[in-house]
Amino acid sequence: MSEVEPRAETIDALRGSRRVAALTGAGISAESGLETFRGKGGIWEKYDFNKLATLEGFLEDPCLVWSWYDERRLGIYNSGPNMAHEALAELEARADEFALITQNIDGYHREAGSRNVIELHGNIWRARCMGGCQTIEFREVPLSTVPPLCKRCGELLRPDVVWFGEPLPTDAIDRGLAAAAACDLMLVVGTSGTVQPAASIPVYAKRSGAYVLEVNTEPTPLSKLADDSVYGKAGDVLPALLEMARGRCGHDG
Ligand code: BJW
Repeated sequence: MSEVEPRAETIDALRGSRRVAALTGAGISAESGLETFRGKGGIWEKYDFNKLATLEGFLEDPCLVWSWYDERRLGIYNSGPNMAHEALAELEARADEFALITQNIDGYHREAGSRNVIELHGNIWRARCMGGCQTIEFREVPLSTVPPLCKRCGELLRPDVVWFGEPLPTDAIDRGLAAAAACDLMLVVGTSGTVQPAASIPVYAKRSGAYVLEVNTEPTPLSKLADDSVYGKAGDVLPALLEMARGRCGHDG
């Protein structure tokens, strides 16, 4: 484990902040064994995102896209949340208000005990009918047929996730931005900060006066904005930071 050396203001912010928000990305699930998207060995180094993460790619080859998501679902099913997810759930329990804003679709934050979870890019366990019937189905692994069809109307189902060029769910982005505007402390954990509009959420928080704390294994475009960046694995850094601030986050004394 690398040594965690936050600024003194970071510990003060963890102790004194009543309204906390966190924005998380693929890096927080890396220690659960899930792949990140960018960087060395990332998903987009191996696969073409145009084929797997756009509506056009899906319509061209739904079997390919469903097979890729099914493979990922199996990986998610066979693993689980790690100490970083647990630390954020603990932080929620200690804060007066807490919003967990995630770009991840794995569902691990809820599994770890986080309650106010805002999923910006959807959820891998849901499938949505592409016909007119609006049906949402919950699918287990492995899929019995690829591609799966809607039980109600027989049309093609798609993963209920947000692909490039698609708008984020209005409710999720509205709640995420509201939480960012209202928080005293925003943690930005395991995201490259390159995908919009999610990457703008910490900017809103900063503009509204929040202390922004980044946790990542390496600098990102958001590091310039952050009041402090603690570099290391989230599963090491977050529990260590909570230990340093133990017992007083959101409640003085
Ligand atoms: C660790 C660690 C450890 C590793 N501990 N840290 C040009 C300019 C600006 C914007 C655009 C543009 N061209 C297109 C756009 C818009 C586009 C965009 O932002 N593109 C950029 C890439 C250029 N955005 C969109 O298209 C979005 N929609 C939109 O804008 O709609 C507008 C609209 C309005 C109205 C009508 C129509 C449209 C949608 C974005 C959807 C993103 N979808 C994906 C895939 C789907 C979900 C899935 O299958 O999982 O979401 S792409 C992928 O990137 C995934 C992620 O959620 C997302 C963000 O990635 P994340 O989480 O940051 O992961 P990584 O891999 O990038 O970073 C991991 C980090 O962890 C790294 O920093 C590591 O160092 C770190 N790390 N181990 C701590 N142990």
